[in-house]
This record gives sequence, structure tokens and C-alpha cells, in this order.
Amino acid sequence: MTHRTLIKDLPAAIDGPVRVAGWVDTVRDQKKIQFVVLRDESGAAQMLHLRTDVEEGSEPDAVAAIISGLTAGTFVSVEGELKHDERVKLGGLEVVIGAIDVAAAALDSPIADDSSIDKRLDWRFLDLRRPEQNLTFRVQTTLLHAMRTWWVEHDFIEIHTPKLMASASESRAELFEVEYFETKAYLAQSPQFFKQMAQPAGFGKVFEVAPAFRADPSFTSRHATEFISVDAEISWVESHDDVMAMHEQLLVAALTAVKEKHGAEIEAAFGVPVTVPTLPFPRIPLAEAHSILNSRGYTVPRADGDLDPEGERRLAEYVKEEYGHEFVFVTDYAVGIRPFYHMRHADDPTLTNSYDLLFNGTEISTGAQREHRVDVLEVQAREKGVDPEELGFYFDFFRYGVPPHGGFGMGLSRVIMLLLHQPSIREVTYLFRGPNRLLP
Ligand code: AMO
Repeated sequence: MTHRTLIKDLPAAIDGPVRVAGWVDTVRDQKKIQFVVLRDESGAAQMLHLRTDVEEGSEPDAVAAIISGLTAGTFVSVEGELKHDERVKLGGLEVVIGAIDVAAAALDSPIADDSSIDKRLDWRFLDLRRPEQNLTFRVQTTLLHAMRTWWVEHDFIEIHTPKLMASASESRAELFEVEYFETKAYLAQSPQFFKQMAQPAGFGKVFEVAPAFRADPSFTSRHATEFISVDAEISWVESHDDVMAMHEQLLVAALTAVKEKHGAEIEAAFGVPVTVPTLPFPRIPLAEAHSILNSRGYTVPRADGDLDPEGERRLAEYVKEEYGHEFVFVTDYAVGIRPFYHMRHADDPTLTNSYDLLFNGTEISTGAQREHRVDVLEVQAREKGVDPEELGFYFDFFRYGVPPHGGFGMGLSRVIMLLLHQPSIREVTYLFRGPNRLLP
């Protein structure tokens, strides 16, 4: 069989025999000529067939019969002759069909481009055929590849921490419990404890890209019950500044790769430019963020002082005006809104060495320097109602030698959503999981 050519490679191919394969987009079945627009993972092209059964008394045309019976979505393989022709609107070329082989015929699609997101998610495999969806996952592939490359070039070790745990990894809220033989296990909410374990293990710098689970019953555009968490942890940090420096360089490398490879396609498909951020990203302490918002007429309603989505959006507006930047590190969160393992300021124990990273007005990440002095850590845990005895395995990490360290966790689908200006992580998650969605 002729080697299969991807549709995106047809413009550079020479006229002559060719085989393409994909699914039927549309069929125009005319009296003398039939057109099939064929789509594959790389693009769309026009196939055509001149009917040989037009004259009275002519032999039946088997190819024409197959084309007449094609339904949209049917996967076919076409052997034919490639012909470049400027007059063809779609790509300036066409394939004259010699033979067409139906791999599997399709029923009529139950969804259309304007179907609701819920209906499209019910039929996600069909929804994913849309070119923008295909692009979304190629962008994600490039982004992750660039991050992994950056980490590898900077001597990070990739780890895979278990997702079945004996205890909570963040807080007891939002915890999924599962039967585990005679006992209970919990799904990891974050690789937090075990990525930190790489520090006393002497690994230096580590990263992980893996699922995290949160029993979060909310139906927002940015929350899932299962999401891919992009994590890194590095030793010998002096403060959260060192973590932010690593984080921003990583994102510059990732967005440079995305812009180079897909910038034009993203602009065409989503109408948004990809901007490679300048270094350093703006840094604004949380207290100052509140003053800025207040001076612009907005008071964050949350009693605990954490930014609400509206506060994040307005702060991003300010950062865009003031710095022309899509990213901002909000730093130095108050102890009350941070977990026990965050290190506190040496000169102000009400503040933590921590940050949230906002991208286009939404939080994508939390990072911090960790408390590595076990006596201090125990006090901080008790203060937050965490029993150090119950987390004995974790506290042991700090009893046998450990370097100062810090890291971050970042939600992959949030990054992609905000990069492509999509309304929800549902659009950019391969298969979304939420409180009322376990299928498909
Ligand atoms: P945090 O809980 O802030 O921090 O989570 C880090 C990032 O993960 C993403 N995220 C989510 N994405 C989708 N659905 C969810 N339900 C969800 N929850 C969180 C967000 C968020 O910014 N262990 C710390 C990180 C660290 O300090 O290293 C942690 O998990 O983008």
C-alpha cells in the first residue's frame, strides 16, 4: 500500500500517486462529479471523482456508489492522484480519487459546533475532532515538552509519587476516600509531601506531572475533581524568591516554544496572540494588592483576606496597565490562609514565604518556601489542627537531615485555558471530571 501522507504535507508533495486517510467532513454529490472534503489530524483537503456512469448504458461506477453512500464522520482511506491547482479554494490542491476504502461508517453526529458544553462533553470524542480542539492538545504537548526539556537541561529529576495515600495531602476537606482492602486510602490531592521527600533523599531538584484529586463540589469554570498538577521542588532556596525565579524561567521557556510552534495557528483559531512574558514577572505582596484594589474601588469580600476571583481579575487589569504583563506573583500571604508547611517570615511571623501566580487574571499556581526545621514545623502543624503524630512519616523527613527547600504546584488545564482565552477548563481538558461527570 502507498505510504500515507498527512494532509498538511500535501502542499509540499509532488503531483502523482498519493494515499490520504481521515474522516469525511462533507460530500457534494453532483451529477457528473463528486467532491469529498476529507479531514485528518493535520488539516483538510478536497478529493474528487468524475463519475463514469453518466452516459446511458455505461458500466456501474463502484467508486461513485461508495461516495454517494458516505456519511460525515466516516473514516476512509483514499488512493489517488495529487494535483496542485491554484483554483481550488481549500489549499490549492485536490486528490483525484482512484480507490476509496471505508474503514468504519459513521452515524449522524449528535452534536454541532454550537451544542452546549455538556452535550459536547457527552460526545467528547466527536467534539475533539474540531480543529481548535486538536490544536489545544498539540499546544499542551508543546508546552509540556518545553517544560520537561527545561527541567532536564537544569538537572531536575522526574519523580512519580503515589496517588493512593494513607493520609490527606492538603486538608481534610476535599478528600476522596477509597476502600483499600481492610482499611481506607485517600486519593492524593497534591504530590506535596512526597515531592518534599525528594529533599531529604538528596535529589536536589525534582518535578512531576501527574493527576491530583479534590472532592470539590463546586461547578466553577476552573475547578475539576481530577486535574493534572505540574509540580517542582528545589533545594537550597533562601526564600520563595528563588522558587519564583525558577517558575518564571520555566514559563518563559514553555511560552517561547508555544509561540514559535503554534503562535500563528493560535491567533487564527482563537483570535489571541501568544505573548512571551518578560522577566522578571511583577511581584506584589498580598497586602499591597489589597491597597491597590481598594484604591481602585474594590474591597475583597472574603473575611480571610484571600483574593476572590473578581479581585484576581481586577488586580490583573492593574498589572496589565502598569506593567503590560499577563502574569503577576502575589506574594507574602498571611499565615491564616496558608498550610502549616509554609515557612514564615523571619521578621514577621504573621506572613509566609509564599506566593500565588496569576495568569490573565486567574490563579494558576501556589508556591512557597517550606518550613524544614522540625520543631518549628510541629508547632505550626498543631496551630492548624494537624497532628504531627498522624503524619509521622512526613515529620521524619525533617529529622534525619534536610536542606532548605521550596516549590510550586500548577494546574495544567488552567494554564491552557488562560493561554487560549477559553471560558472553562472543560474545553481544554481531554476528559473533564467534575461532581456530576464521570463519563466518558
Ligand atoms: P493548590 O491547592 O493551590 O496548591 O493547588 C495548586 C494549583 O493546582 C490547581 N488546582 C486545581 N485545578 C483544577 N481543579 C481544582 N480543583 C484545582 N485545585 C487546584 C490550581 C492551583 O493553583 N501543594 C500545593 C502547591 C505547592 O505549594 O507546591 C497545592 O496543591 O492551578
